[in-house]
This record gives sequence, structure tokens and C-alpha cells, in this order.
Amino acid sequence: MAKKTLTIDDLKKSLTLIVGAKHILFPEREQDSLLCQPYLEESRGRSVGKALAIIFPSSTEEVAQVVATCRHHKTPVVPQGGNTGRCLAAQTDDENAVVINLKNLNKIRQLDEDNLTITVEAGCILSEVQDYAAQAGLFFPLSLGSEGSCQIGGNLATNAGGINVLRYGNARELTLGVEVVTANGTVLNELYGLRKNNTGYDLKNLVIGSEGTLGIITAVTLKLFPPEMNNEHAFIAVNDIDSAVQCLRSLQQCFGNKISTFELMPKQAMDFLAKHSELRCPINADYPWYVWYKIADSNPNTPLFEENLAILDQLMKQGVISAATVAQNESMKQNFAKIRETIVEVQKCEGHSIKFDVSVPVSAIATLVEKGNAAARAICPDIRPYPFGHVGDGNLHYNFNCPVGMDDETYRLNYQEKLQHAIYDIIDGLDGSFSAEHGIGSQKLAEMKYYKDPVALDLMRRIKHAFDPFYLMNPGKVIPPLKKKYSE
Ligand code: 2HG
Ligand code: ZN
Repeated sequence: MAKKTLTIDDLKKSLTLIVGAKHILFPEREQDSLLCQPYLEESRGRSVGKALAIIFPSSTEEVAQVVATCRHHKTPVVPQGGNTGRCLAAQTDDENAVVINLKNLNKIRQLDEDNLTITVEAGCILSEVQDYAAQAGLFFPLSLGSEGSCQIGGNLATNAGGINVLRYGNARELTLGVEVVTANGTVLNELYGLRKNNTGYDLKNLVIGSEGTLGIITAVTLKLFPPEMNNEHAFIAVNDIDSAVQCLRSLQQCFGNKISTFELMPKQAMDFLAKHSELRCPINADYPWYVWYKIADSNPNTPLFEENLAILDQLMKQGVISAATVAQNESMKQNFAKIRETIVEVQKCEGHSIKFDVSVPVSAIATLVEKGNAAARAICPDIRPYPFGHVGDGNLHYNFNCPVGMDDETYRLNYQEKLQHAIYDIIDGLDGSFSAEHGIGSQKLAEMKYYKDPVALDLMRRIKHAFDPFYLMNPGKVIPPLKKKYSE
């Protein structure tokens, strides 16, 4: 008997049978096309992708069945969380691919107060995980701008960073266990809540940060901490980056790892805030740089407020910092955080910006900005550098706004590639990374090809092959195709 050829209609029917007709969308179907948009669009609206279907499984078993079915049909799958990523990891342009959105896997499975862990499904929103821990009198420290809509599975798949990395580490450091649907539809159960587990290769840490190219994270066990009952926020002004770094070092000497956030912002950001938002710089005078920092302790009785004032006083007398204001109440604290969050938004009002999410040793940040600004101005004299971010952990969002009056297209076409070469070469020379916290997706494949150590890249290709021999798990992401030149 002749073997039946599998058709797209067979695949659609099988997928619909697994999740039910209510939990699958087909972009080509007229009644679905509007509903599909948020899952096909990139978060900043930069591009709209294509897909055969967007499917919303409700359990690990359903995810496993979907993957096995797609594999049977040799159909690529693209896992998707809150779709807030910055590098196009959760989008596809492949009209034959199936997007697997995890939002219906949204159960809290277990909170273990003595073990200080929480086990949640991948589709839980990050802020819901934070809130659930807080209700139990505990603290989950991963915190980033999109926390109200990003999903924890996506946070792990991209090894998200954010504003508390200085003290608590990236998503990877906050994870003890993962449950993963593998490329052949089996379930890898590494959902341990163990702080010691020396049993061979660390598969969990391979999957974290793999952006769905090795498997689909369906549940995670995360570390919890005692709540930060006591916290102090300050907003300071400095004349140069070296002074900001010196201030950081003094704070670390005084407070150890109680210093959890240390965010640098340029004067330009305060100007954009004043122009495009209701927010104003808390320091009513112009300085080249500002820093918002936070010190926190679980002990409510530590005299953090007084200690912070004392160190600020000392740093002012030494001339390390030029001005400072400390938050007197909760609303001032929230205002500092809001300012930091909003400097990203207001940048958009000033036209196209060429973005770099880079890291160097903290000691090299000043050199990076000095060399980077000079190189950028040599390429485009009126370019507007906009470096900001998580300087406490060495991660700078080194963005460059287009010159005033230049249209976005001219800026992008004439300067983007040249600027990328210049900045990445400087980063390379400083032993830095071309992607600090946003990952690779399909956006930084050229950089992977050009700047990643070839031995590492070769091993990554072999690992990919071992996990996903048919190359169906989020293809075209993270690992650049062979035989392509930079920028091709
Ligand atoms: C942040 O730290 C984000 O605010 C976004 O990582 C940075 O869009 C950016 O440049
Ligand atoms: Zn960031």
C-alpha cells in the first residue's frame, strides 16, 4: 500500500485536535488575521512576521504533543512567551512554521518556603511570580521594564537581566530547575529545587539562554529570597563615568552586596524626559551624568538611611559626586525607577536610534564610551550618543540617536553598518560582549559569526545538532548559518 503523503491540512487538523479549536489561530483565515497580529508582530512594531499557525497549549503534555506532531510533519516550531524580546527570537517569517505561545501554561505549581523556591509554569507573567512570592513574605528579584507582560519561560530562554543583576544575578543564576519539551516531543524533567546537584552535564544551563533552539521550557523552579524590608534610593550627579565607577566602588565597600541597582543615565536622557514626558530630573541642575542607585537589606533595623547619607556626604566632600538627592518616601523611590524606565521610551520620540546592548568589565566602561563616542562622531559628526543602563554589572545600552533633522532611513542606511563595525570592534578590544542581556535571536547572527570565538561556535553547532537533529526548534535563531559573511 502506498504511503500517504502528509498535507498541511492534516497538520492543521492534528494540531487542532490536540488543543481544541479555541486554542489555535491560523493567520491565513480571515476571522483570525487580526487576532494573530500581536503574536506575529515584533514588540516594538519593527516587523510583522508570518506563520502557519499560532497555537496555545495548556499543559506540558500538550506542548509535547504539538512538538511531536510538528516533527512528524517536518514543521519548524517557534516558542513564544510575552513577545517582549529585543532580538526577534520569538518571531518568524516562515509561513510554514508553528508559533507555540505558552501563555496558557500559567499555573503556580508549588511554593516551598523552607527551601526558598517557587515552581511555576513557563507562561506565568514575571510580575505575577514576584507578587505571589511577596504574598508569602518572600522576594523574587528578577526585574525589568516589561515585567508586567513578559513570561518567565521567555525570561529563562533569553537569560534575562534587568536592574537587580548586580546583587542577584541574571535569570540563569536565579534558576534551580527546568522542565523542557525536547525536539522529539519527550519531556526533560530537571525541575529540581536543589542548590547542589553534581550529576554530569548541566542541561538546565544549556537550555537557559538557548532562545528555544534546544527545547521549549514549560516550567521552572526559581530561587526566592527574604524580602528587601529596608531599602534606600538615591539619585546622584557626576561629572564623568570614572566618578560613577568610583562611587559604585565606595558603595560596595560600605554596603557589600546590599547595593542591588546602579543605573547610569546621560544628561541627554534628562533633556528627552523634559521634552517628551511629565517626568523631570530630580536634581535641578545640569550635569553630564546621573545615577539612580538602590541599597537594600532584609533587616528592617539596619540604619541604611543614615549610612547612605554619611557615605554621600563623604563622596561629595571628596568631589566624587557633584549633587545628590535621596528618596524620602515610597513615591520618590517609584519616581526614580520610573525615570529610569521612561528614558527608554522617550528616546523613540527623537527618531531612529541604533542600539547596542553591550558589556565590558566595569573598569572599562569609561574607555568604551570615550572611544565609542569618538568613533561614532568620526562616522557621523552630529550623531547623538545615548549610553545608559546597568553600569553596576558592566552592561551598557549604548544607543545612538540620529542627528537632529536627519530622516530615519538615511540614518539607518548610511550609518548603521559602519557604526556597528566600529562599536563592536571596540567592544572586542575591551574583551566585552556584543550582547549583554538581550540575546541573539535572528538579529545578531552577523555578530555571532564575526565576533564569537569560532571554537565556541563550532561546539554550539554540535550541541544544537545533538538536541535538534532535524533543525526544527526555532530555526534561524542564535546560530548563524555556515558560509555567510558579516552583514549578509
Ligand atoms: C532596559 O534596560 C532595556 O531598559 C532596554 O534593556 C534597553 O531598549 C533598550 O535600549
Ligand atoms: Zn537593560
